[in-house]
Amino acid sequence: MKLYDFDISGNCYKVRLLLNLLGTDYERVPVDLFGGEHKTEAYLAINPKGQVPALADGDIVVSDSQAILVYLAKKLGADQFWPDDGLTQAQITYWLCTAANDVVQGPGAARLAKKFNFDIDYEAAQARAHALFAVIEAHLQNRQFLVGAEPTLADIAMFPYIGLCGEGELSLADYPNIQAWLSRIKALPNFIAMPGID
Ligand SMILES: N[C@@H](CCC(=O)N[C@@H](CS)C(=O)NCC(=O)O)C(=O)O
Repeated sequence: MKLYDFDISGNCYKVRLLLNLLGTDYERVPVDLFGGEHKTEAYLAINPKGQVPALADGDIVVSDSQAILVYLAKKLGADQFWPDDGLTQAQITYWLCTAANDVVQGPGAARLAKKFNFDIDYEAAQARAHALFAVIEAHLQNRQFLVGAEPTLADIAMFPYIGLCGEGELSLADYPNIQAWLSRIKALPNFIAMPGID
């Protein structure tokens, strides 16, 4: 399998993290986002949205980090991360959607503003981030992971941009449950780091 990848992308990192946790070999294909490679004809043939990550598995191409996580969990038989029952999958999907929406608009946007100088309304991103943190903090009361007693795709999808929130100058000081959850994920066997998360 080939992962079209950008090292400082949290969306790419969540795919690398799952692959590593599962001990799966794959080929990393770096895509130079700063150089505009993701908008070239060659890359648009892989993902017409011109975004990373994308995963090629033979002739199959899957784009969007959340979709790739589901594909990999099914393909690699990682039932712990994507259990085979409808209610649990719905609960995990709630967090996959949260990762693709609220996380992007909150901690993701704050990071783009502060670390990469994007022209983004930082105060709005900060407010969205803290509203989201309050929801997660309450949800993690008496829970080890976001869904069930073991890590699932929900945790993998939510982890990167919350783990990177310091780069958006967002503090987790008021959220001890989130801090403990981040530490639990970092303690998983085969955990890997990325720039900004050690
Ligand atoms: N929902 C997508 C978002 C992907 C995304 O926004 N990727 C960024 C890098 S983190 C990107 O490729 N940005 C370039 C662009 O949108 O032009 C996912 O989760 O994979």
